[in-house]
Amino acid sequence: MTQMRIDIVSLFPEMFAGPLGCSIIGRAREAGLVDLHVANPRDFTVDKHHIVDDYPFGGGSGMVMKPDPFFACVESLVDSIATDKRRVILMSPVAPRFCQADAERLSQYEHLILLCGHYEGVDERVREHLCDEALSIGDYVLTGGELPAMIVADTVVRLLPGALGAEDGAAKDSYSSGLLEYPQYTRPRQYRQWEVPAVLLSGNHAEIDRWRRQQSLRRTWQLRPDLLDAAALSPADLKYLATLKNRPDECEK
Ligand code: 9D3
Repeated sequence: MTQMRIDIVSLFPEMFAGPLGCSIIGRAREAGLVDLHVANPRDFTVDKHHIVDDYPFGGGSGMVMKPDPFFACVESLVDSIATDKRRVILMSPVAPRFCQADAERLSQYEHLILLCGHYEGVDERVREHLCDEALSIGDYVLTGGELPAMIVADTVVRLLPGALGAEDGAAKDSYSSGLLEYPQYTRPRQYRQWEVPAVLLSGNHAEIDRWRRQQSLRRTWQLRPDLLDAAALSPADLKYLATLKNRPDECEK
């Protein structure tokens, strides 16, 4: 069994206990698939007041995280040997947006180190000389890199072999096919006045597969048309999309 190690570097270690201790991640940790730790750069300060931030050179509002606590913390986590099996990543709003392909790429490393900034930012020498890359999770302003680090850890851990109950669970994810998922229903067949689509009760698996594929195409076209450009589409898919574009309301809902 190949075990991944993940170290998160954060001034607020207590933020991680809930999200990374429950559910699939909690089980993966218990099963020994991932060895996850949170380190506090404040523990690596050597001054009396354990100062981790300072005023920005050049002036301006807000505080900047000092480089030394980050360097000392990360250096405590690694033997000095450089390796292509480890990745040090800065969570930063000034970075490419994290996506499922990044999660798949990162799941191949043996050791991830995720650095969380807080305050207005981190001394640029951390990004330049301590990190291999930086990642944002999207175009909105958070208070720090902690939630982004949890998101990266969550997406990576569930991809590790054995982390999900079903063998092929991860491979069937909507973002792997490039389309959004079709709608799911469970019992009861009628809830209040709302019926489950009849095709799902028909027992005709070819019809069910066709309906689900068309629902995926319809929802992707309506909600995330940007995904269609990169999706692998069959001639039948393209034909269905063409009917949607011409007469969106007349197609099977
Ligand atoms: C004044 C300019 N701000 C940048 C938009 C400064 C700033 C605000 C908030 C710097 C850092 C932060 C804290 N955010 C993160 O550390 C962060 C983040 C985010 O805010 N959005 C999306 N992804 C990420 S990854 C890390």
